[in-house]
Amino acid sequence: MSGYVEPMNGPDPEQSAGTGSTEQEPDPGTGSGPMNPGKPGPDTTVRLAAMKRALGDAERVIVLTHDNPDPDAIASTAGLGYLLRKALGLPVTLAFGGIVGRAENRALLDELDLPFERAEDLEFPSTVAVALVDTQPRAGNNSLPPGQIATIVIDHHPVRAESSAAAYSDVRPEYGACASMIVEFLRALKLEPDRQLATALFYAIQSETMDLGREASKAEIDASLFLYPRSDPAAISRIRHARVPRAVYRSVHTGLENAWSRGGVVCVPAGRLNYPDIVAQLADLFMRVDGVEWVIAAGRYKDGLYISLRTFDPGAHAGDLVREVVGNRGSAGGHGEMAGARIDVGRLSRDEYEVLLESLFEEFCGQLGVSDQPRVPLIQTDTAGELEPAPDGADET
Ligand SMILES: [Mn+2]
Repeated sequence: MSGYVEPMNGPDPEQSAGTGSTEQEPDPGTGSGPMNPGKPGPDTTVRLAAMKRALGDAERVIVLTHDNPDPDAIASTAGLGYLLRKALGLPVTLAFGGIVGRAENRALLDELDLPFERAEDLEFPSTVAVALVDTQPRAGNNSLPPGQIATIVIDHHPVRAESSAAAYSDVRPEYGACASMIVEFLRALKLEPDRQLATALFYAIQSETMDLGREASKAEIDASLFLYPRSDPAAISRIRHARVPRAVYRSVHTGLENAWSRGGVVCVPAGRLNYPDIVAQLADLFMRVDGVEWVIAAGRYKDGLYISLRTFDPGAHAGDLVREVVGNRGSAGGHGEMAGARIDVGRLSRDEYEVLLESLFEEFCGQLGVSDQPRVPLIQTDTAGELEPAPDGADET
């Protein structure tokens, strides 16, 4: 492994990478005080100094990510915790709300083998600073208690005004993954991630960007090239090919039976879910169907209606779309090509829930301009004769 360790002196190749995906020159002049979210920022070293100052005399840091965290959230939380512990000597508590359901994400947690706390069990004394990762204050998808200030915000979703209250706010929507921001910090500090952390960060970036194909910037590519030689390929394989509980196949089955399309838009009513992020899994699954441009998968978990959106259109604004449709009925947000939402449906009867779901799907279709297209089942199991022909040559073996 020693061949992969970079020299500890001499010109630092990382510095030229700056903040990654932006072409702008770093602005070294704004190193003090709260940082301007969304603006091209100072270089990584200056950012780190500002982060340290922001923590002041905090005795411990709670690193908190969004509820029902995905790989980017989990790995970024672990990475920032590692950084704060190693570089600043601060004790850290890693935490999230909700549950990790998806088998791959559970396998990722197993491989990381780090203690994550349940956000609902935490206390927030004044000697503790909170760092939010892959989410922002009042985004509606995290368990930051109302009234609790986040000292640090590190995220790559669209900037929220509430983040400016953080002493260190670092939001870079141009990044494809939060994990790439963490990797830049580690590299600037010459902090070698251990094998488990490198594996988690690598998997996070691949998962978040669909193997560097979805919203991946130069930062994601640079981080991946840095991480892969430090990662454990067998562990990545164990994560990627994690064994899946039968309940997931039930949701896949429900989705296959009920999915319908209007033009290139596919709506997937997934019924009751065993855990919330099955909707994201279904959206990913149905995105692979020929001709599909948008997938909207939705299902119910406990009191929540969970929605996941995916598109292949790089010019799309999936996050804006889902906020527009959901409005004040729930919390929603996301990026250009992936987004999600949660609506509280605890008080709705089964029928009312079905009516709401149906109207949401139709509103999405309206916004996407396909309401005039015929609504057809995605998989027509009763018309085998009308199945698409096999690709040329496929039956000539
Ligand atoms: Mn993310």
